[in-house]
Amino acid sequence: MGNPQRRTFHVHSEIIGQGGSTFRKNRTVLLCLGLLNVVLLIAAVVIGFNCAKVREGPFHVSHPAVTQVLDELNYLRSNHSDVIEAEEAAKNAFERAVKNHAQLKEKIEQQKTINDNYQKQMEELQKEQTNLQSNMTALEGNCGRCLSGWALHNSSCYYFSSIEPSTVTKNWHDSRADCIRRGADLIVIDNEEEQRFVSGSIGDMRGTQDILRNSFWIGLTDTETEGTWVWINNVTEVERRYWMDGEPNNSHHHGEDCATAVYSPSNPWKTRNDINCNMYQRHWICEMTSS
Ligand SMILES: [Ca+2]
Ligand SMILES: [Ca+2]
Repeated sequence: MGNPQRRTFHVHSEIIGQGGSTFRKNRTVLLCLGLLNVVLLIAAVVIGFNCAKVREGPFHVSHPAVTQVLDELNYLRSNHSDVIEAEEAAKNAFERAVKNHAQLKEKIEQQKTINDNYQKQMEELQKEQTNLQSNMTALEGNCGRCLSGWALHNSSCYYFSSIEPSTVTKNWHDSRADCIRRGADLIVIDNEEEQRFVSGSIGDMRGTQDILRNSFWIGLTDTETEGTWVWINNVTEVERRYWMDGEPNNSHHHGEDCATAVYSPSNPWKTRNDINCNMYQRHWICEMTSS
């Protein structure tokens, strides 16, 4: 059995012996780890140094393939800068072109406005020229003794309403009112020469319409006494040869009390026809004393 105190001491010694062995092993591991850290630190420094060299300057690698890649990389870098410069230049050129285009467009608009104004002025001048020519023709035609558009014959001025648009026709009363408004009255044909003048004038003015439709009111009626034809100046017409054959016939059932002058190609003397004063719309002839 032995002494219990000696056995206890022996156990403690074993434990201490085992603990020392473990301590040695741990110290070896720690030493290895420390060395490994040193190696890793050196490796990190070397890699960092190489990376810094790559960033700061040309990377000297002797392998031809790597050299070629680096050359191409440098070439691409250079080209990239050129491309950026070219892009910037193109952008500036495009902006200048846009600006020039806007300025050109504005100039074109201004020129168009100027042209439009010239065109308007030309049209106004052409109108004025036409009016002047018309006035000159009128002056040449009536020597300035009649209003524009009126014809001079002997000492009278005559207005033939057929110079207005062909749609403008009136009944006898409205026609007379128009003449009065112009400072004249319906024509009074009181001599042979005037009859010839009227006959020739309405012959010159005859259009393609029916000659009866293209006739003119004159200042002659038998409104007061049927069959007694009186001019508007209260002179009774006694001449019968100026009526068309068979006229005046008062044929219309409402009566035919107003006279018209009708173009008569067969006999220029026979130019008068009686028709209803109100039911028909005709041209008319005004007469006033010339100045
Ligand atoms: Ca009559
Ligand atoms: Ca008649």
